[in-house]
Amino acid sequence: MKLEEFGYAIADATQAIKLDPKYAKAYYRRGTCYLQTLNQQKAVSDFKKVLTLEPKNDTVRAQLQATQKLLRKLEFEKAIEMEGEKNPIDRCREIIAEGGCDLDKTYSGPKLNVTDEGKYLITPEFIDEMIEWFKSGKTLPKRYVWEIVLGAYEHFIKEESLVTVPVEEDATCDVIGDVHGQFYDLLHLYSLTGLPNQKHYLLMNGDLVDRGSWSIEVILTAFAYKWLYPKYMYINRGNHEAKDMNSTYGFEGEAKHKHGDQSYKLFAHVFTTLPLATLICPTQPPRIKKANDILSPEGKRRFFVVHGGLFSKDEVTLDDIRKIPRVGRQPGQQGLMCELLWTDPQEAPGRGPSKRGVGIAFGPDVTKRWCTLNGVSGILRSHEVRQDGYQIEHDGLCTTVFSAPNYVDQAGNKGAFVRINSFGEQEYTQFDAQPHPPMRPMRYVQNGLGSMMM
Ligand SMILES: [Mn+2]
Repeated sequence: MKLEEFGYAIADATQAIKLDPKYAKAYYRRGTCYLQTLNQQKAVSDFKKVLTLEPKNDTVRAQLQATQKLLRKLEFEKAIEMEGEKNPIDRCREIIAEGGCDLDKTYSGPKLNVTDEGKYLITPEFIDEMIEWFKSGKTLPKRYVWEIVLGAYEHFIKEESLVTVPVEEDATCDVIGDVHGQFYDLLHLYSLTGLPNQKHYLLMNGDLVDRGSWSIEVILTAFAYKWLYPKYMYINRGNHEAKDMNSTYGFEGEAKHKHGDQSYKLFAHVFTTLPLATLICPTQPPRIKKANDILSPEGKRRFFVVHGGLFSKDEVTLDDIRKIPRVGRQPGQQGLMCELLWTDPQEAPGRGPSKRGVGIAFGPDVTKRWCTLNGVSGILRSHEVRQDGYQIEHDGLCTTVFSAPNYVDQAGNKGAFVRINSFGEQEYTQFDAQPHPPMRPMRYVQNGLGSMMM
């Protein structure tokens, strides 16, 4: 469970129950795993079972009630969605136009520039000051939050589901893995990568939010750079840029706490506009060709960057991915979008069940076939903590990169990022966790379920 291998944990608990149907702990463990894999209904039945075996267990009773409350909330939200609530982008613009989200005159923090027509503009100075403002424990006014999210949205909405990023001569692109709301580690990471610019692009490979208790600060900083430098800053969607995850792992609670309900709706919608994958395309042929190099039709290396990984079938092409309709959609539990955001590599050949209980696991032969079919030199993915921050797998064709050091304040892992140059050479940099103010992860998880999931 600590490794987030909930699929395995569920199988173990199920076996334990088979051996001893009165083993309360097994139901409890399986219930918490179901909760974390978003099967709230199944979690409720397991918690109920614990209570029939241990009627006086108040902790489990409280967790049952919290889970039932969460379930009711999710059902309620689904019902509202079906009634066709207004698109949050339009609604926020409407509120702004009506003067319903003006800046408070007493606000003394960093200021965005405004044109004569009342249009907000972002500058590098604003972002620097915003970061200092965040470090002093302060939040931005709602209007600025909306302007930043809408400013980034304008670019995401124009991007395809698979973004192509050419790496010109003398330029580099850094691939950053999961950050998970660890703002102080992100600032340290940016000090190592350097900020995005004409010769240096950043690609954040999903899971910027949830778990860490500075997810708002992380996402606003990343979105502010996207707004300022749309051609140097890229962000892929992760499985945590999704409503069901945000309601379980903290971002929804944090966003509402810091900026209110409508701001959360805006974030949740803009998450659906994030591209699903990025193809990094070095523009110069390899200097030294490796024996097993798989090259593009033009004889260059190119790397497929995605949060989770490959698919339950072989024949998926880059074009198929480019055409996936994503806007307004959640990854769900199956299909191409779900698999891109959720799958993991495995050592054994072929495909296996997901240790998480969502998606599948794909073996080295699957990776090799897919790379060969698509002329892709390798896959860079994130989604799983690695003790060294990165790990090269599948005969060098699949690299995992994870950028949340000492994940959730307890994994003891390093963070890492991968730099790709214009020849398609890769360089890895590791880094350690930084001190942060005394605030525990999962601080904003609603319904009192946070401590159970630590
Ligand atoms: Mn993930």
